Amino acid sequence: MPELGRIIARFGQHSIIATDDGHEYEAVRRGKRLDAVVGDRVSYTLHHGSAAIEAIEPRRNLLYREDVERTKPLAANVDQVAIVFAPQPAPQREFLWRAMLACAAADVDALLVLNKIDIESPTARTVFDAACALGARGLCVSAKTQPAEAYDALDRECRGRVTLFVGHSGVGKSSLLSLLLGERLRVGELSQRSGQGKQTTTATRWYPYGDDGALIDSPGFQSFGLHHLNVAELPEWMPDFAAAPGACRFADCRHLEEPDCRIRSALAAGTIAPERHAFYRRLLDERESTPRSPRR
Ligand SMILES: Nc1nc2c(ncn2[C@@H]2O[C@H](COP(=O)(O)OP(=O)(O)OP(=O)(O)O)[C@@H](O)[C@H]2O)c(=O)[nH]1
Ligand SMILES: [Zn+2]
Repeated sequence: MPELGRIIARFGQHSIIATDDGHEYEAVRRGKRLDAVVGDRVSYTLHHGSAAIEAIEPRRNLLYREDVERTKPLAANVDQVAIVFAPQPAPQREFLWRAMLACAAADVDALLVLNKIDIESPTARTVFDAACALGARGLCVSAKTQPAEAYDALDRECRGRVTLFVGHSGVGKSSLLSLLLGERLRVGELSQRSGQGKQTTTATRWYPYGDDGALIDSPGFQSFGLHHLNVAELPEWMPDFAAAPGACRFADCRHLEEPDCRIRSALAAGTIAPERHAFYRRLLDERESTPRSPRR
């Protein structure tokens, strides 16, 4: 009889299943259809000490990551995403907007975390305020100079919930996670043999945190993948676009050059900012220039 477990780490084609009674097994993938990701509940059978995934339980949601090469599934069954940024490296508001869009489309809460507030930065504050104005919750912390306060603020938001941490390299994601997890946080611990020789790979990893909660670390994360979203639905996932009143003359309006467009009217009225419309336009361009479908 198959047993139930949770995927708690994923590195390349390998993954680790934690069983409900506390054991861990390396899992073998059985065909593309069973491409389980961190957070998935799976049924498995044991064969000579390793687990074979038999089925993936229905997912509440699924988030994708994207890098220069391709889009791939990142994590499933998430309650919220902690989007970490800082004055240094310089904050990129499109990174936040993209993350917030991915969250909205997956029906996951976005939690903005501005770290390194010990470094004075009006720019970072402006980016933070503008993103909060779009409906995200936000925290301002310093892992370095106010670790106790940072711990309290994050613990309050994360305990008992499943939180995926994302952020560009250097923003202090590991510093914040190690405040919450202490010695449990593993950094770059895995290596595997591949055709090219020995490689060190970092894993996306699930750390239980409070009852039914977890923190998910995603080393090397660059950007959320949005290619699985239907272009026509993008405005629904952008609160300022969704709030634009009225209706477009054309049912298939792309909100670019068309006349009688509710989005362009909102742009003219100033309730949609020009840089947000430019962001939307780039999402459409991106889709048309690089048709990549996510690997499931
Ligand atoms: N001034 C300041 N520096 C910080 C703070 N938090 C982290 N740092 C520093 O920022 C640098 C990057 O921190 P990490 O925690 O390694 O950042 P990361 O986002 O995990 O980066 P990667 O490990 O590359 O993914 C380190 O030199 C930290 O000491 C903070 O609150 N204030
Ligand atoms: Zn329109």
